[in-house]
Amino acid sequence: MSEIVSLQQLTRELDLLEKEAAKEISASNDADGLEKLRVNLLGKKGRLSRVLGTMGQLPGKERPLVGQRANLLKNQVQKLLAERLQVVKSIKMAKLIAEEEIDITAPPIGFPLGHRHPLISTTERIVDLFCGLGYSVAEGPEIENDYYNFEALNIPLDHPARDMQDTFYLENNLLLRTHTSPVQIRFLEQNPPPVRIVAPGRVYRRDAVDATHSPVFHQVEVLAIDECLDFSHLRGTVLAFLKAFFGDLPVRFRASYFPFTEPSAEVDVQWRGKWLEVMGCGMVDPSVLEGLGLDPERWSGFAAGLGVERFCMVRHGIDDIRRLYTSDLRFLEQF
Ligand code: 2NL
Repeated sequence: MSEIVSLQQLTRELDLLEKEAAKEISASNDADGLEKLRVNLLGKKGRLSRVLGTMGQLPGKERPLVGQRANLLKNQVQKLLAERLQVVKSIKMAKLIAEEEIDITAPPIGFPLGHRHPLISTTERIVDLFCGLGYSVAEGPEIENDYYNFEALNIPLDHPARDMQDTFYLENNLLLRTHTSPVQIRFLEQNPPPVRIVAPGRVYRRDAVDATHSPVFHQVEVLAIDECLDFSHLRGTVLAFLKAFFGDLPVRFRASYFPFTEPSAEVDVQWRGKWLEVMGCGMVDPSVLEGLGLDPERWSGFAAGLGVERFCMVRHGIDDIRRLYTSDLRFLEQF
């Protein structure tokens, strides 16, 4: 079937193959393509092998000439493949570098940082001022029982605070603490006087929400028990604290009543021409000390309590307590 080939014909075919190979190699753009091309050109069943397969038809003398030509072609194609592979690889690397380049002139994306809620930062400010006066921080549970929240504080059974209307009662005689005083009672049970503590924390009362009331609010209570403490120590401490927090404002003490202190006072500061009630205080009632097994003839103490919301609102000029509880970031981000 096959025709007899001549030397001339085979040489022409090899020339053609070399030309085509050069063209195909330089058109190839990736390593995989080049490898396929190598197999196609130089592999066992490749195009060169196919041409050489017909060499047997030549006279013996002419065969070495074709063999030499074929070897040159093979070397040339291998060299072209290797060179192209280098080029393809460096193009790929250049592309990768260009893609991964960091644009140091690009504007930053920014990383929004949160910050403390104004009620927390106000609490921290108040607590810090008392720490500066030598007080330690005490904390305790928000779920309390009647003893720690009321009884130990001399709050009588018929006191309005004990009413279902005013306190959140839970099952099993538990309740949500209405002040942080129970923290101080618990502390005194565990630690003999002298004590100087501040008790910050969340407290609960069944108040309807309006501009100045929230059923959840925050308190800081202060307690000092020692030998020979009297009302002048209470007054000096409160004045030093208010001066540090508000600056040099007029302050007045008004006689008042709490079941757990005697005498008791409410404290007002003059703010923008108006007297504003900011805290309550007094000398710890002897019956509270007795209930804790402390001899009132030896030990005396003073206590004070304040609402953090009021301090926060005055400090930042906030006119509605609900602003502090609606989690509106546009508002909260100002503080
Ligand atoms: C207020 C008034 C006050 C106390 C809290 C207290 C605690 C113990 C013993 C005696 Cl363990 N007293 N705390 C005393 C007077 C006033 O708070 O207007 N709070 C917002």
